[in-house]
Amino acid sequence: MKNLKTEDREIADLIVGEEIRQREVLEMVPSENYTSPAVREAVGSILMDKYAEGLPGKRYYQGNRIIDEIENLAVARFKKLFGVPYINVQPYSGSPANSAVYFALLNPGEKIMGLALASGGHLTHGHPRVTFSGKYFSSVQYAVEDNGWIDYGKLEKLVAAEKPQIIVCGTTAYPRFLDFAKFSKIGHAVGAYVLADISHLAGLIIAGVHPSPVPFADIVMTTTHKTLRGPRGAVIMVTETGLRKDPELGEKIDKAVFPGLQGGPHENIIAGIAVCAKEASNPEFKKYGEQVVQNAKALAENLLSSGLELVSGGTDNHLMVIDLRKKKLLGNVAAAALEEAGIVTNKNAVPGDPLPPFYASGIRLGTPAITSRGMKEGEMKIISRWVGEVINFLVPYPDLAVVQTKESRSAYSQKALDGIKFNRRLKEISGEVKNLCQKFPVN
Ligand code: DSN
Repeated sequence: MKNLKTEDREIADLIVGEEIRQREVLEMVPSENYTSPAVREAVGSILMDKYAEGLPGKRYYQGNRIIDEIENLAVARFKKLFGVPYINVQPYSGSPANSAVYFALLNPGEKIMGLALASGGHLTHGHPRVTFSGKYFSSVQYAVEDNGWIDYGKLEKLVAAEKPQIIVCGTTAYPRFLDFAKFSKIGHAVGAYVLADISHLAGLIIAGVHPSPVPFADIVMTTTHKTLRGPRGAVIMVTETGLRKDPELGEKIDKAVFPGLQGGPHENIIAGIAVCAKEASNPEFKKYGEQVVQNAKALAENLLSSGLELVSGGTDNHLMVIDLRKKKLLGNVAAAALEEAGIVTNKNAVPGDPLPPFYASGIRLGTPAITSRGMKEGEMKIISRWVGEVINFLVPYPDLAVVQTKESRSAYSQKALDGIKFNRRLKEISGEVKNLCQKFPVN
């Protein structure tokens, strides 16, 4: 960064600081990963200087001959990777991509059905009141059962009663396989469009360790920066099923992305997405995906053996959610204590959570990033011991009533957070974490 160091020392130093942080901790937020230097070079390139509103061959600015080649490569590589006939690679990220799908297919007030946030859904899947998807459309949400699993029989009844125009099968914190065939059968029975949001699962699907929605859903959306290991962005794919339902579905999506919701696409990101698609088509990527799941299963088993409870009892994919309710712990405090120990996760709601999302009763953690560093089952055993030790070290709240009202929850949480700052044992663990991380360099 020699130019940045000269031009803006403050930002250069902060970037170096963040690079060191990323190297020295266990990044276990399941939606995060490490991009390759090749992806970063494409994203940081001069492509960011070009405006290219429109699509390849039909732009609103001159000078896009090379940009068109780049975007066409991204399109061709993704079509091949997922086996889809139609794709738009321009969405800035997952939320704009989902918004574009709704904008393409629904009028304001029409009905979306998605998995509730506390059940592992996403804000853009129709979360009521505060989100675009819940305010401008009518939203009915489905939920997981108390045991953390989706009950497809109940879902079928709800869909039959509510008749949504779109059903979203997609998750951010659901540790079990999604049955896309069932989702599609249920949705198509009432004439709904089926949108599979595979943002978390895309890399696992490419690696063949999670079933693909492509034979079943009408539209498949994925972000590109999670298990796929690309830059922050998203793509919207239309399947053969979708095109049979509506041959103009692809063009409707294109128009919703631009000019409907976005201006100029970020062609530097699109180049990074093309590089990521090339990397994901290498045989090593299959091994990576397999190891992500093997690591998650090993981690889950070890956490269960250390007496922790997991939502749904384990995992089929790359993530798991520790349920802290019986331990009487706040998710925000547990996440902060884990960070003090060098283990970066996020607080997360559990099904039926009595606490609001800012506090939450769960910890979500996953293996995509640590697997990219080369860690395997042996390391999962060590990590689970640290996680168990940190969580068991925390002092439980005396009674749920104490954390259920706003003022006493905030006071209790602050006291608990003060208690973990500069704790000697947590610092010691963070040193042990650093030693482990040094053996698995980030590329
Ligand atoms: N924010 C992402 C996640 O962490 O799962 C979803 O978009």
